[in-house]
Amino acid sequence: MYPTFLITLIFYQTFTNAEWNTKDYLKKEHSLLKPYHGTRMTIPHWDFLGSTIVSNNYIRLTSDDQSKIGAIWNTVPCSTRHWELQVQFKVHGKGKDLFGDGLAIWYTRDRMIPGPVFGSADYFYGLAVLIDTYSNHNGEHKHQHPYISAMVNNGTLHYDHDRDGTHTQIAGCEAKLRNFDHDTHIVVRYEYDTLTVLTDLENKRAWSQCFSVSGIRLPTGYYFGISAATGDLSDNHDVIGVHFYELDSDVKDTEDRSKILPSAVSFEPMREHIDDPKSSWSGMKTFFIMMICSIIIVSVIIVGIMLYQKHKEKSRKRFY
Ligand SMILES: *[C@@H]1O[C@H](CO)[C@@H](O)[C@H](O)[C@H]1NC(C)=O
Ligand SMILES: [Ca+2]
Repeated sequence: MYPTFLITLIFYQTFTNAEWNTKDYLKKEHSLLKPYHGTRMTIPHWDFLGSTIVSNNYIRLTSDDQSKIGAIWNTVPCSTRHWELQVQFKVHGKGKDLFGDGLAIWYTRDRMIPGPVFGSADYFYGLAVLIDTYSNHNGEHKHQHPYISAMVNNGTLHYDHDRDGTHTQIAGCEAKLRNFDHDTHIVVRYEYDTLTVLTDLENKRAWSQCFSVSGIRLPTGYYFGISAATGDLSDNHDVIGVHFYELDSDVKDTEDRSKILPSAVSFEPMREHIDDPKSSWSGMKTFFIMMICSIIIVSVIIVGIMLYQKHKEKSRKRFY
């Protein structure tokens, strides 16, 4: 019974997920695509600050040097209610065991304010997805670094570096993402008040879920930004590209979200780790691998039962 159910479930997931993004709409005004440069040294729709440098192939928020902060900020406020931001990035440096501090993806009321939270302002209004590569805290929390977490703020909460933000995070996951030869990808999806963060860190061209949390209320009209910082420890923090998609939504929302304060009702993360295939090919592969696994499991159970019964018969013979 169980494997049949499993196969059905996987089959369903494969073919529902394989479809995603086909109906969604890339919006250039929130995206950052190669070639970055417009006329002269400006990037259309983006401002940059701090140590940020723009080359032909990447935008380097910080170099692998101490005490740098850099950021890029979208100039166009987001009026889209359901959206997805895909960020192609790369964190790399000389440090083998010691490196830091990390980067953050922002959706906030205020923009272009340098500050202590991975290069941007604390006590912010909005959402931060924090990619923390260095553990400041030895003890209390049990997770390894790098660690990806999300924080929603209405301007009152302080991001506490000493505790790696653990008491203000709404969800998080560990993520090995440094010093790969390939680029790494993260997706921040906000749809029907559910915030989902997915990653592709192993160049699989398939998303795996970091976390998904419902009950997140974010206003429209905020700005996207990406910032990074180094301290005593350092890394190159590079952004390669940003793709923004307006997600197709069947239900038309009538509520005016432009004036609400950001809030998160639930601090309970859903942490199951599921793959979210990007292409039908990887979906089909997963499906067949799972099917073969199921067949093997069933075979092992059947053989096990047969052996057990044989064994029982033998012992019966012995007794009578
Ligand atoms: C802001 O958020 C804090 C922490 O979640 C909460 O206690 C407070 O009531 C919120 N303030 C407003 C004005 O919503
Ligand atoms: Ca940290």
